[in-house]
Amino acid sequence: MTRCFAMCKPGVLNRRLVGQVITRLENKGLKLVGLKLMNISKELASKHYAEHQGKPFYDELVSYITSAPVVAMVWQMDNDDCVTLVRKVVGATKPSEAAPGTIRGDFCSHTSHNIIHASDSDASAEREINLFFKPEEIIDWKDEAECWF
Ligand code: FUP
Repeated sequence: MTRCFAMCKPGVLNRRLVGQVITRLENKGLKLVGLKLMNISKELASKHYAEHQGKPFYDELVSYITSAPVVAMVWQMDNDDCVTLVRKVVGATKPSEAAPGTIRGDFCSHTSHNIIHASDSDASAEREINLFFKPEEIIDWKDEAECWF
């Protein structure tokens, strides 16, 4: 079993796109096991984006991610590489490079506002899931449909 942390960034609620983002990940056969609407504190933002501290875009990144509520998600695959699948659906970091048909390719224009975050490795996924979710907030469930995907 592998998991990936993903997050609809600020603006997605305002744009009424939460359902479309979740639908695209569900359509791929990914299994939603954690879901939470929340505000991110500056402290949590700095932990989440620790690897980017000192980079030119860091301050804007933290200011943006704390500017309005986000939708935090945990996706799971029981027999596949969840991080790779989620990132395929999400698309490249820069919307100008993200392929049409991906979430970033279809719904945003600016790298700093690239609509969704997704973990980039299994290690990042574990770290990020632990930052945003308590163990009891993740609900695994028996997937009766996986074989059909
Ligand atoms: P990703 O894993 O695809 O989210 O990409 P990164 O971890 O490299 O970047 C994290 C966030 O920093 C991006 F979602 C947007 C922001 N960013 C910029 O604003 N400018 C850049 O040049 C690179 C990243």
